[in-house]
Amino acid sequence: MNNKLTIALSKGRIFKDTMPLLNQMGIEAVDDPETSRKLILDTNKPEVKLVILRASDVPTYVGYGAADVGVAGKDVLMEYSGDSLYEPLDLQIAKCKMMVAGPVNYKPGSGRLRIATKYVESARRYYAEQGKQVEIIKLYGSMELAPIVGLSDLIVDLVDTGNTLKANGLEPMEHIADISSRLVVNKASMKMKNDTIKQFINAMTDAVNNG
Ligand code: PRT
Ligand code: MG
Repeated sequence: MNNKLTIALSKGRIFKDTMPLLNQMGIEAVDDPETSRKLILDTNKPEVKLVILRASDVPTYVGYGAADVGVAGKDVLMEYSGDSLYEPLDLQIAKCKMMVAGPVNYKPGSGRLRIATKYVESARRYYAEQGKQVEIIKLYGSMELAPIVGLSDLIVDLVDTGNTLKANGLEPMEHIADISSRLVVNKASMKMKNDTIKQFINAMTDAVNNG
């Protein structure tokens, strides 16, 4: 039986918050991705490897089966189109909210709203549900800058403490979604390595519930 398992993770908060869960499951990383240049990390278990990716690439690697399972923020999954992933478990980590934000004391003008965001699909769906016609401007980062320099009226971004918004003269205005990280599983892996992956999901469920 093929019991090899490749787990896709991103550096930063997802790695930091996922490792304690994996440790509870008896999986320890041999290298630290923050200091190592390796993109494939060995673990104490010869059959388990970690691949370290950009957060937004995790669904793609798992979707194509280059990794069997992965951890991705709901924000990233909401932007990903494809039906090759299962999302069996909410890991309750890296929590935040997706929100509309804008300048403090913002008053809507008469024209079509301009929304700057990295989360184009989520923003499009949110405003479509409200029947509002908006212009969405795709950015790759530093959304907070857009209203300050007049690129957009509002932004759609992730908010945790709200400090980043506040530091830039912005405030949260509308709640779009609660965000946390999810375990994602390649559908073909689930079939081909059913025992290994079921065990992994069960162990991770226990780790989440007992953590
Ligand atoms: O940074 P990079 O471009 O490489 O990728 P990434 O931003 O997708 O990765 P990373 O590691 O920054 O975030 C990974 C995941 O963490 C995201 O996909 C979210 O699911 C989750 N997460 C949880 C957050 C936050 N909290 C968060 N606060 N991701 C980003 N932020 C940012 C937010 O965009 C804003 O700039 O933190 C800032 C707001 O924080 P506060 O506390 O000032 O409100
Ligand atoms: Mg980031």
